[in-house]
Amino acid sequence: MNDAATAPTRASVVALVGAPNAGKSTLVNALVGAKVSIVSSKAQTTRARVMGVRMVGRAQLVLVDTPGIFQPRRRLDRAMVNSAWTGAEDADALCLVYDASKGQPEGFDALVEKLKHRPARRILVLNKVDTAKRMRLLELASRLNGRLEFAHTFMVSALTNDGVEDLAATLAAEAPEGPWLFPEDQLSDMQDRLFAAEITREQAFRQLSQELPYSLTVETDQWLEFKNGDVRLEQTIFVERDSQRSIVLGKGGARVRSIREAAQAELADAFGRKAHLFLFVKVRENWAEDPERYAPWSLDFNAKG
Ligand SMILES: Nc1nc2c(ncn2[C@@H]2O[C@H](COP(=O)(O)OP(=O)(O)OP(=O)(O)O)[C@@H](O)[C@H]2O)c(=O)[nH]1
Ligand SMILES: [Mg+2]
Repeated sequence: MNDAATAPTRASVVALVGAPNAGKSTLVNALVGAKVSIVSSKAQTTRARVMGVRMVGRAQLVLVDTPGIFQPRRRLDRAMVNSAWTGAEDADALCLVYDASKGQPEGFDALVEKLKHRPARRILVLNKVDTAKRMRLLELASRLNGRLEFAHTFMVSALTNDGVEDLAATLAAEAPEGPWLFPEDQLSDMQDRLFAAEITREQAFRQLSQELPYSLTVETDQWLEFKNGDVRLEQTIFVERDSQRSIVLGKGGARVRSIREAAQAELADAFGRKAHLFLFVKVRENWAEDPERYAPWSLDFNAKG
């Protein structure tokens, strides 16, 4: 008998890789049906591997969101790119996520070369079809399939969910038989304290302009649960210079207040309880050269890139 409840379990680890800003995190969130990874319009938002979990019948999809792959310059860049490739290592399927609304991203040829040597099944995902022309999509699909062998090509919009369920169904149908890797009701592998810091970092990325988000990092210092279920969170935003601290604070503290309010609302939503968020902004000139700042993400401080 092979009915729904007794059919063998299946599990597949699917890594999403691609250039920064291609929409990998948006797509992981769309596949999971919940926010597990932060998103912003700025490139290099994701800094470390994030796993999202989606059940499709008896199949469990473990979706590995990775930092965008680009030419690293700083130590943090090298750690991020390294984390993207190690995140892809244990995957049995690799989705190459490509922003179909733009031209070829910088460093894409090198990415294609590296993907050639990966044993995992490859799937091409042309994303942002809501803003791309049909002719362009067909031309892209044929050109990219000419460069690398793909088992499938999907055209999706992670933003509108267009095509996302077709992708999930195929990933599930091709998932190998095996035990589930996470409890059925778990959505992500991220620890609460780190996720809480990520929510604040997302607001910082969204509310601060230009280069500033790249010069900051956020950590949760205190997580205190009250008897009534509320949670009190203290977080530090580290910046590299005094001038950056002034910008993050804003006039009369208006900017950090706005970041705090938005993050606090998101935290309440994400954790299903009232959150009291306290933010401190500290100058730590060399935070990006301090191994302690890499630890919460399990990023490799000495990564070669
Ligand atoms: N129009 C449109 N925008 C999208 C779509 N998917 C993602 N975006 C937008 O593209 C931007 C980048 O999305 P992310 O999901 O952060 O991209 P990412 O690939 O994870 O980027 P990194 O973490 O920096 O590598 C955000 O502004 C998203 O809202 C889509 O299908 N259509
Ligand atoms: Mg991302």
